[in-house]
Amino acid sequence: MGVVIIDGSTVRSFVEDEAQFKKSADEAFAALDLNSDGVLSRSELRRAFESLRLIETHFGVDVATPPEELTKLYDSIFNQFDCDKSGTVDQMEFTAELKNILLAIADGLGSSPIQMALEDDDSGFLKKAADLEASKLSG
Ligand SMILES: [Ca+2]
Repeated sequence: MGVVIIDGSTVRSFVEDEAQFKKSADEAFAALDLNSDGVLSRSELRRAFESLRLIETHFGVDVATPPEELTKLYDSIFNQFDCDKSGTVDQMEFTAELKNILLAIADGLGSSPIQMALEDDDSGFLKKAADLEASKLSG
């Protein structure tokens, strides 16, 4: 477990590096599409948010949030992703909305850096953003 410092520009440059971002989003999508049918269902997307820890970061939800509130929140997130209201989220919808969310996080962070504690096997997007910045600084 380690700690990284990120701010809005870290997240923004990650999202704006299109090739890198698309690769990360595609990898995430493939990993989340548990039944490999090419789309994310409601429950698959919920698992995504639980595993990426975006909820805590972006929506300020704390652990004491009642389950029914969380379900409402996940429903509204799903509807946000499911642009064409097909009942599933395809790869394009996923990538586009993920980008929106990360940019909103970037705006929220602004120039005030936050510390993020990381698990060793962390594969969250904010970790990827931090890694990308680190690789640019070092090389
Ligand atoms: Ca699926």
